[in-house]
Amino acid sequence: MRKTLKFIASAVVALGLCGAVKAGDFTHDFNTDPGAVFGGNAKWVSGANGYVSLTDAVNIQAGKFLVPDFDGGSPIEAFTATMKIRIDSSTCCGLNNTGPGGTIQPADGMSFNFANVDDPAVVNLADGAAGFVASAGEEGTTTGLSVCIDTWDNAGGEAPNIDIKANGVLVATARLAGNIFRNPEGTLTPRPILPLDPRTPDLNWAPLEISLSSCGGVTVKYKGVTVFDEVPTGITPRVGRFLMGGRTGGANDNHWVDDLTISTAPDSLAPVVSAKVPSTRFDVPPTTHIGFTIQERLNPISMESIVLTLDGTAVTPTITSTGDEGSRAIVIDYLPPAALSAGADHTAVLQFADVFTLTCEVKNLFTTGGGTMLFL
Ligand SMILES: [Ca+2]
Ligand SMILES: [Ca+2]
Ligand SMILES: [Ca+2]
Repeated sequence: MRKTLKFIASAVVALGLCGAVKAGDFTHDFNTDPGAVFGGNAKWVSGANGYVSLTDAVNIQAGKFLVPDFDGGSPIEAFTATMKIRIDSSTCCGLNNTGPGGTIQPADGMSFNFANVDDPAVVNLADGAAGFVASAGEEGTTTGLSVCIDTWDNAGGEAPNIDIKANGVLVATARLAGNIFRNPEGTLTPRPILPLDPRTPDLNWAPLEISLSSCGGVTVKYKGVTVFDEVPTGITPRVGRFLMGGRTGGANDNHWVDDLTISTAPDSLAPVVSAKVPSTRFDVPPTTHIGFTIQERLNPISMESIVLTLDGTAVTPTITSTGDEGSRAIVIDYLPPAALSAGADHTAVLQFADVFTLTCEVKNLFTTGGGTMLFL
């Protein structure tokens, strides 16, 4: 009886989740003082077309932009952020983005983070280039959810790419052919194959959208192209702060931000979902297992509601659960009976619902390759 009452009380919260309940909103065009806190080389550039510079196109820079706290210390489960970013004007190597031969060297990238309030990058805002780990930069924060834009290949084709990290751990990566950060809008095509295209100037601001759903799915759209679509990360709701970071090294770029909006939703005790195989737009073995884990946090999942599809076809996974109803870990696992087509994009979609009003759909996007995974 006690448990039933608990579930009903939670259902009221869950109802709010599906409606318009918001924890907070931040919106700014940076044409006026945003009242934000900056660290390292980051700064507000005032004027009618004001913006935030995380770094300018100068070597050995690290900057952080801490968005003012607009959530009043509430745990946040979901958010939607939109902005314009500008990554361009490398002065590295003497060619200023216009020379022949693809020898332009822009670096290193930037990140958007929802980090713990005590994350080193939040607490230690003042560190500059010398403390770039705590500066977030292109690798993100060590806590919370990070979307990392990396423009410099440190080794082995590590970049250019866009990664999602949960608590500093890589959970999804889109490895990109060509320098998408130099291509016109609409031409972003995630592909696993290098080499880089010759880099051409792109002085335009480009739209970036990042969202975390109450079902735990992260969606990233850059230049109007969906790079990640409802990818589960296992991230848990938390009291946090939004922080953006940028970094340059022995090569450089402008890393600028404008027209930032963020809307947040409070914790509704929705389940936490993770994917067994990371969403890897690169080189997943064709014999991979496909799996998801749903961790209940109060409201029970309807086991009958669980549906797994692979490339649009319903499949029959093995479903096991441990723990008491309301706090179960539900593991969904599927091994395709035959190797998947190699060198192709695949999408596994998991649909489920709780016993009240919450319905969810998360996805694992991956590209099969030669049998070597970047990570597990
Ligand atoms: Ca502006
Ligand atoms: Ca990287
Ligand atoms: Ca890199």
